[in-house]
Amino acid sequence: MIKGVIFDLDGVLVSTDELHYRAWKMLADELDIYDFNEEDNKNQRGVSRMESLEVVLRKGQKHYSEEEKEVLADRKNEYYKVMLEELTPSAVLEGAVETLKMLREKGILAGIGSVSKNTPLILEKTELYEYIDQISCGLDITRSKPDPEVFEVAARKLGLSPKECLVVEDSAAGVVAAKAAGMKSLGVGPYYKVLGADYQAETLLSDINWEEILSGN
Ligand code: B16
Ligand code: MG
Repeated sequence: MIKGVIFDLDGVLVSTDELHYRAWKMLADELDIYDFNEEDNKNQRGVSRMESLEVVLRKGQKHYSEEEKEVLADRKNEYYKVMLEELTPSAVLEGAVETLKMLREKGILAGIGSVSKNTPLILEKTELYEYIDQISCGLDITRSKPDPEVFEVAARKLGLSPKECLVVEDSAAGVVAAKAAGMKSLGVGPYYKVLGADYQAETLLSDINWEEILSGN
């Protein structure tokens, strides 16, 4: 029996993935890495900021020290944060608010399981805070997806066992993390068919059999 749903943020509740891409593209151009593209951006979904930086740097020739990489990641985050300042509730993905309201009506808890350190700012700008019971994000963890830590912390904060939690994810790394945490998953987003999740839906507006999913069968 599922008592809590843990939502990934970027790509599940909010469409910030495009902003991440634009900010990384700005950095890549400055580093003279001109062939960083949307295909590469797929591999940045759900992984940490430093791992996302590696995806960009792999396309170039230059070697950077760890200190230099920290500076580059900070620079990208500054570009991204400027974009986040413009974020409004219109960035909330279709079906997200309806799903959160439906779950609350059923007495199901809602948590966030995101590796993004910008989670509080994103929830504030999109006005999603009021629907969320507990947040586990990049500020709470030391290991990012596919490590299960972010979902384990979310379950602990919700006061639930892994078996009582369902994870909603748009990334393969996130689905692997959910499995490693002992939680079932619902895969959504453009790659929902290939994520390997227990349940699949193109978006949260799709015809989802919540009765079956929440029964845990
Ligand atoms: P930040 P999620 C992830 O969020 C993004 O999918 C990923 O592209 C990003 O690198 C990561 O957050 C870190 O974000 O730089 O804001 O800390 O999908 O786990 O909600
Ligand atoms: Mg995501």
